[in-house]
Amino acid sequence: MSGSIKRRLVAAVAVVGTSVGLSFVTASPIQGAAAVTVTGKLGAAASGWKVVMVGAGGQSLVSAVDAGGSFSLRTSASAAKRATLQMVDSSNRYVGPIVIGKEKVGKSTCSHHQLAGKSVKLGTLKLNTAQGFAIPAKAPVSTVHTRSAVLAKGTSGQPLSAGTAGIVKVTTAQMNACGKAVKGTSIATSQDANMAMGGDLDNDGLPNALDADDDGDQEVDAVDKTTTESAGMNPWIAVRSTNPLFNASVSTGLTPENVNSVLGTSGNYSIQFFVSNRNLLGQTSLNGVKWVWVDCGNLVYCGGSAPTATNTNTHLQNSNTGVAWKTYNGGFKVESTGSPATSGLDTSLGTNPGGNGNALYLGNRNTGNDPGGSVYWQASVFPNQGANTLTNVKPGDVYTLRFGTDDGEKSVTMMLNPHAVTVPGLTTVNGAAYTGGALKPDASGTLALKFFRPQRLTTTGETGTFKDMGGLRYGIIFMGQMDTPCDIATYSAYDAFTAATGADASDMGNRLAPLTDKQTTDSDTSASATQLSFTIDVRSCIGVATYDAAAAGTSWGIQLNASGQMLTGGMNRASLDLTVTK
Ligand SMILES: [Ca+2]
Ligand SMILES: [Ca+2]
Ligand SMILES: [Ca+2]
Ligand SMILES: [Ca+2]
Repeated sequence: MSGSIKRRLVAAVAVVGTSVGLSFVTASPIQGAAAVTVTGKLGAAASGWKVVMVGAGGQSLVSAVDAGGSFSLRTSASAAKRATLQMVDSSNRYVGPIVIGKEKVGKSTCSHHQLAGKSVKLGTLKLNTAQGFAIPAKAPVSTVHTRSAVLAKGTSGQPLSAGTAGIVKVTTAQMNACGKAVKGTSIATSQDANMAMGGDLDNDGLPNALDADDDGDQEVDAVDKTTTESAGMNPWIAVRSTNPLFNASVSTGLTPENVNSVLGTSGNYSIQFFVSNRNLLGQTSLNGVKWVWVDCGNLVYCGGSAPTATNTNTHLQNSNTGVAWKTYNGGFKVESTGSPATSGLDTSLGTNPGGNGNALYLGNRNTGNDPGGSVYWQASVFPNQGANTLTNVKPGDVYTLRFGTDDGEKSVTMMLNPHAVTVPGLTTVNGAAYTGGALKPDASGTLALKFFRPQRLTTTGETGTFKDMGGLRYGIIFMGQMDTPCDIATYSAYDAFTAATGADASDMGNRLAPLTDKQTTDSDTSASATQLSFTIDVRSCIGVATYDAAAAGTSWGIQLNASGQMLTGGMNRASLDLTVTK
């Protein structure tokens, strides 16, 4: 079948040419006269935190918060123009924005988040950790921020996303409520700025790179088809299990400990870093990025004093064994061995000269036409936290990608997004209750499957432990030596799904998982939660001749796969590995 895909490289096959079209704001070098300084004091409670200046194009500049709670950022005026200030706590988790000023517009309180590119002393800030924001105790002169403003949740200026991870409904009226703000410096906004990591598509106060729901419709970035560009370079997560009970609706007593026992074991859980030069630079460039490594700060699995993470995808190997990520400095690899590297590409790039470890390697897509520029920086990271996985690996974990360019080192900041931590929970097969073992197709070679959605952990502001994930795409993958999708024609009785058709059908994610859940938002997890079902013609998927010729008792490996939308290089994936026996 033409849709065969190499195992493990499944994600690497279909790269979305994310045209983020962002304006590149340099964080360095600082042009003497144009240099600006931004200072403030968050107080002792924020000692050990970081303040990250996130540029309009997503580039970041980090200041440690000192023992007294003060920070200081120095950069060029152009880098600071339309940049925002974001707080990261001492565990390297995202807290929320610093609001620079506020303004009354009608009955609404509007918050100014963007710097105008001028030096500013914010002075003492009032920090509200529960609401996830800070604001100067004494308002600075309004010319230091831009006229652009977003609706605040209350008169203290807290963002609409206060106390959430950004998964909050923002209505059109709310998005537009502060369009008539007059305080601040008027700065032209480039047309495509909000598509960038540094933009704030839904005006909830969190920049896209640190917002789990970029456009405010409560469809999380992992599954939202309309925000794959702004979420394009976020790491995506792969979870797999052979246990059909690894689902919180099937196993109502499923505990975080149970989840840890699966996610804490190598081979079941990985964080996939996969970014293109376009993600990093805002443009296609063959030799523009020299090396990339991930600064995890104090995240215990990939930062701090004794990081545990292993990297199972390096330029040397692609296996479950992996190497200690902290010792890995990167390298160069062509995707298609036997074919030459892309013409013009400097094949000496990829190695991190600073010996910092946590490197991404330069993977060269040398297989022809590639709109992304043929250069993809990659790592497949297993946190290796065992029983502490859920305590130490959480949505909101902040990663700063540091990379070398002709103009010196630059960085971008991103976070771990909400993602599935369980797999689809299979409950019935051909109408009979299923609790494990090989699946037996009926006489015509079909399987009618009924299952619960996989779960993600609840995040800031949500109750309970789990949420059923809506909006995922489902399908059966036939796992031979290669992963092979089953053609849409082999599925039937899929009323709860929208089938991929037309141009959509050729999207690699849709070929692997052609049925999109019609319920797009996440729902409560319970034993009485709605289940999904479809019928798959296994005989046709495997191949009628192959299936018919196989002796009774012949087995094949398949995967019931639930996946998100295509991000750069791949998609979030939660898979139940199964065996089919004729
Ligand atoms: Ca949001
Ligand atoms: Ca936002
Ligand atoms: Ca986002
Ligand atoms: Ca969304």
